[in-house]
Amino acid sequence: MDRTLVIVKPDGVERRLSGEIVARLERKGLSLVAAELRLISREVAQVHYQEHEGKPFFASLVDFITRSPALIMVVEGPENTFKVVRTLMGATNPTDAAPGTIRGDLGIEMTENLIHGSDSPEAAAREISLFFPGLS
Ligand code: IDP
Ligand code: MG
Repeated sequence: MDRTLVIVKPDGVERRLSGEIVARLERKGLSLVAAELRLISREVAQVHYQEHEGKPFFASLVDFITRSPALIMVVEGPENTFKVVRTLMGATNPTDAAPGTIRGDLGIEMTENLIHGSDSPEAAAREISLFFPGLS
């Protein structure tokens, strides 16, 4: 089985869409391996989003992801799980995200796009160990 990291971002939890988002992942055929509602620290947020350090939106991205608790999950599927999740998520900007996707159906603003999913197997491994260091 193959695992990836998913986060229902603070906007999704605030809007009470955690259940809707988890249900979409589960209906697709993915299983939860770990899940915790957690306020992400600024330190962890900066490591998590290190690829975006130096970009104009970096500070506001860190403010956003740390503003209230997020639902952090490890999900598992047969193969290419990161890609399965990315397809369900839709494009980064909800304006461009197709209907039927999480961002396409539930989001309207780029800064509040509901969900994070690792973008490669390498990112999945790094992010799982960042958020769930004890998970075997
Ligand atoms: P992803 O979440 O689809 O993987 P990334 O490019 O990794 O997209 O960007 C991480 C997050 O940073 C996005 O989900 C979004 O919340 C935010 N973001 C990305 N680009 C912009 C931008 O140009 N302006 C504001 N926020 C952005
Ligand atoms: Mg990304």
